[in-house]
Amino acid sequence: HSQSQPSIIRLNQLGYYPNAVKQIAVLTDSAETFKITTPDRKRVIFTGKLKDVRKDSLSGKSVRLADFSSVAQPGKYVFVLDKETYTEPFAIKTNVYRPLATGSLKGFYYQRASTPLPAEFAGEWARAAGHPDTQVQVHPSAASDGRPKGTIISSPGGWYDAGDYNKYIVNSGITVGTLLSLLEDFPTIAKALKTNIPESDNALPDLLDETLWNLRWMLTMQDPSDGGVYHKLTNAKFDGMVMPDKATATRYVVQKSVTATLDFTAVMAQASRVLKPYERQLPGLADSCLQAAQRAWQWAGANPKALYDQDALNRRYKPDIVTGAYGDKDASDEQIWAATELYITTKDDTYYKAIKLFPDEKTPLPSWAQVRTLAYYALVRNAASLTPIGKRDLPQVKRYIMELADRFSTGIDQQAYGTAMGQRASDFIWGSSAEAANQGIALLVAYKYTSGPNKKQYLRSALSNLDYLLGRNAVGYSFVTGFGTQTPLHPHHRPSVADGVEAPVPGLLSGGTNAQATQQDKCAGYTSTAPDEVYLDADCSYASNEIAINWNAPLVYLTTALEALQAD
Ligand code: 9MR
Repeated sequence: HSQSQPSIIRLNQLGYYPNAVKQIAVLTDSAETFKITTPDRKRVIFTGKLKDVRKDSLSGKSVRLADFSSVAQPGKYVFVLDKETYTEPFAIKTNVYRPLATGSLKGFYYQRASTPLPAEFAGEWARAAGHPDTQVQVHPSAASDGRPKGTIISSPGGWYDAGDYNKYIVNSGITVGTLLSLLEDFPTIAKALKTNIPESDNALPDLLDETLWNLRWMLTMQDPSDGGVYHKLTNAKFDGMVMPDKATATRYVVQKSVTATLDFTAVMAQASRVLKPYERQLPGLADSCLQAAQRAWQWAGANPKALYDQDALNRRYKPDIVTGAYGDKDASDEQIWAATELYITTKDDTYYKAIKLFPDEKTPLPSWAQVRTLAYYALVRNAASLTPIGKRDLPQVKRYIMELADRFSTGIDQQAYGTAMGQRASDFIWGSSAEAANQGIALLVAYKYTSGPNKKQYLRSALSNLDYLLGRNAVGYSFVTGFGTQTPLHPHHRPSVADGVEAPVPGLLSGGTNAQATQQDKCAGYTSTAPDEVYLDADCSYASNEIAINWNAPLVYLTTALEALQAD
């Protein structure tokens, strides 16, 4: 294992539930057998034969899977191929992903803007406050009658989006929506996650406290004069690789966009529902969220063409804005999500009737740019409280969700690494780790809320994608900082680069393998062009090794949900 040769063994480096399918991949066509031993390699617990060679359809490499599912006795083990080729110890135990669930949620704490992170909560990653965002300029693109350009507004808090220090409403939308959905879908375990944050002693779950850090910021991004929501709060240009408190460029809110406003609508409508039981701790907040959602919805209805097009914006206004665009030419999916969340919360059929819930036969995998399917998830999770008009559509909504889950779970036994992720080259886009995690959510929503013949396979497939994320993949990395034996050490993450601490900030999900990364970030050092092998653990590789809140959120969901379902 500690040889200088890269290992040919690909495994989920954290471990396995006792009753789970346990597979490890080996890049070989010669090896035949394997052993599972005690950590000292002295006692053989299990001897097995590697399965037949499968070709990785993207790299052409030969892969053989080792299956040791029958080893169920909790303990620490090592996978041994031969005298020189074996793994670090891994665990078989219940709650094996609990630290990851907690750690990936804690990742959001480290992303907090406008507040210091004291050592009491942040350990060696303690840092000074960055970006107070109490003096933010209204960019000329965002000027309205109520707030002329140059107006100074206050918009503190929120999470930094990613490795950069800007705050984007579109990406906050799916991120907060995913975390709130976890509270709705798996409340018992979601509420029990303990992350040691400043709010941990209050009466709210840490997951909710963390989410409120960003939700409250989002509320400040709504223009009180008309209900529209600024697309983002940003510098004109990206900062250098410095700590947050050293990044002091002028901050702007830019153009109100229909996509940001509709994502905001959806999240506020959902939050209103999730916050209702906490009325005593958060007086009035649920109502404020609903009002904000309704005003935003009105604005979006009156401004359907207000898409965010950064190039067009820069042709008309100065200064040029060159940070993340989150541009999207189509707001119809955002409209479906917003209307559906409003409908569920208010039970007012008008919202439901305002949209075409099934514009085509596709059920797109959710991403920041494509949120239609979040509406389907919301409907099945709130099935019991729908009015008749929504109830009538439920069978079709379930059919769409099952179709989505089948797309990922079918064929995993032919996939070289035995994972749902990676069956198609198109999985390996910018932020592919989140594709894997979002596939996992689709599978788990289908598992929880539908009753087709493939249910068991959905759960197994979701778990296979966690195996993917934790190392059973073509490049052999666990993509979560600090969780595994081969993890990203140099993420494109300004604090991790600049803080002088050797280990990167933990609990953050690297974007992962991205077929186009070489051309996109032009970082030197990529060694392969196979779609599932283009990954580089270097901080210049922002197209394969950045971290982002919309990638961490589905990781929190996937790990927490699997913890809830581990006995199934
Ligand atoms: O996640 C985004 C990805 O889908 C896009 O292809 C990419 C290029 O536009 O941008 C990604 O988002 C980045 C954002 O624009 C700025 N903050 C960092 C985000 C993650 O790389």
